[in-house]
Amino acid sequence: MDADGNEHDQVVLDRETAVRLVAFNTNAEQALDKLPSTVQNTIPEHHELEERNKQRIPPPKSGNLHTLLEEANERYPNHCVVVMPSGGNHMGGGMGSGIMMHPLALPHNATKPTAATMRASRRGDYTLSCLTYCGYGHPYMDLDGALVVRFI
Ligand SMILES: [Cu+2]
Repeated sequence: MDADGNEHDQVVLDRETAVRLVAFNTNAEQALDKLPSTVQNTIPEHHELEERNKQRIPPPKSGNLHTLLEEANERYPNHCVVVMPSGGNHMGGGMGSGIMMHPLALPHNATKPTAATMRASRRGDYTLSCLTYCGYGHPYMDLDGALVVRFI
């Protein structure tokens, strides 16, 4: 989502552009309150988020997706976002492998959004991914190729 609240599947940047990434846990009410109103107004409602989860996450072999996600949310309410080259290994990536910024912790009780500025120094496709195990939906918490850095 950009600062005007428009949602994008992919953002293409020119190399060496500085980007400010602002991240938040959708359960961190106080953090949400501090976002610009353009962004606040376009954050999907709870039922819309559930609908998205249903589209992204394959149906569980046993149990009900809704219940599994609710339980996951209670047990593992925190997330952490990282930007890494697409195709990279979630766990083995490490800091030396082209991660564009240090991971941003997204606790459920954060009082403000978390922000970092990164500079796109290498061209390529990047994935936004959750680094903190957050239960059932965790393996699906990534946006492959959400950032593309092009060389001009
Ligand atoms: Cu996660």
